[in-house]
Amino acid sequence: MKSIRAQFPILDREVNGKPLIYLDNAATSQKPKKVIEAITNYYETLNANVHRGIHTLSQEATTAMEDARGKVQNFINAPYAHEVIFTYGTTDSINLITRGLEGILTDDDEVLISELEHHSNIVPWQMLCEMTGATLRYIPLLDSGVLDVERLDALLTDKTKIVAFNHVSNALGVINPVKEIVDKAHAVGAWVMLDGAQAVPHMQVDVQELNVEFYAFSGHKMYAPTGTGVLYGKEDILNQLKPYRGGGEMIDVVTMEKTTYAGLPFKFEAGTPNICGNIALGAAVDFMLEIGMDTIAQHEKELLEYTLNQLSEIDGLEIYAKNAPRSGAISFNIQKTGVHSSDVGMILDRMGIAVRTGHHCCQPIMSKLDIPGTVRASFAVYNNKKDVDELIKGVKLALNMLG
Ligand code: 7TS
Repeated sequence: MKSIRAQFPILDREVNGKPLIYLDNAATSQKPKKVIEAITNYYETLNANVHRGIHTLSQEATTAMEDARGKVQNFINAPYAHEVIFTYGTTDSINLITRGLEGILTDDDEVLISELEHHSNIVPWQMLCEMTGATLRYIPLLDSGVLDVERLDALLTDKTKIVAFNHVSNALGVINPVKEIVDKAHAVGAWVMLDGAQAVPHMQVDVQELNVEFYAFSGHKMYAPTGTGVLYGKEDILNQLKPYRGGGEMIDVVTMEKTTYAGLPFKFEAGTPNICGNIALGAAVDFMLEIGMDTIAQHEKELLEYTLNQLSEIDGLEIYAKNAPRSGAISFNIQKTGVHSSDVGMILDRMGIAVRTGHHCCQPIMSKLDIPGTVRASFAVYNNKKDVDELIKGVKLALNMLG
């Protein structure tokens, strides 16, 4: 993995006089040279608005952005490029769906999400239900950190219109039993939306195999710039949703009285998109495919196992969802009462180690586990065992100081 690390300039810097150990990848990943160069190249040679110019530069920018859409289509195995909508991140993708459903859901309908969600997969559904009168239900979270799928048969009825949950939990790193939930949801005629923010950076995602109606993710967690994201949707379902942002480029004909909308994907891409970001997202896809998703998954699996084994040997730590299927992240706490995750985070930061602490935008999970927050170490392809060894040293130091 040495040559991979060399592609990330930021990994050469020091933090608090120590080499940076970056273990906050679930918040955002660092960017490889390939992505940084795509950004520079865009502004040095290609910058123009897309889909609206007859001039050469505009056409070249349009081609580059649409090429990137094709790369994403191929990356997630979407049947059509127009099913790949460029958004500004997972939050934006989910809001696109919930706002689009405003005219479809009624007060007789139900929405099913889970207790293991990021706020961005809770709040928009609460807003939709408030707006439409639909009822919001939750798949419960067990103390073991996994969803109580045995409750599904009781929760899913012919009133359930959509089931939305994450592929991988950002707070606990748990991989959810997608197939089981999708099959049961489809059996009652419900649509399924998967929040793939924490899955896409770590594993091969095939939306046809998953057979979900929607798949949402962020570019910045998969080596692309912030302000990029994707919503994949099945064509016939996307066609039923109303666009939630109106403006230029999403129209067919505008008269003073009314507007007819453009077809997919442009109907949902009002205004000037993040052209540079979307092109750089294509470069991030290239970066990941050059390494290979299987290689990325295998490397991270070994690192997670190594970390879990090392942490398990330390007395006085609570590791959450310890035995669950896992990807990307490990959450833990020093067990002693009164020690907050942020105390540990500050000690680690003095050692140049970046982790996230707190509730990870998942307050319902924390309230279920009856804790204010956790320390979370989250991984990317450039992390190595040396990073883990430093983390373990830091955790032991924190235990000595606080435990
Ligand atoms: N869904 C999941 C599962 C996430 O992990 C995040 C961000 C989002 C949605 C929202 O993504 P955004 O790109 O629109 O902000 N998660 C985190 C995290 O765990 N730490 O910082 C951001």
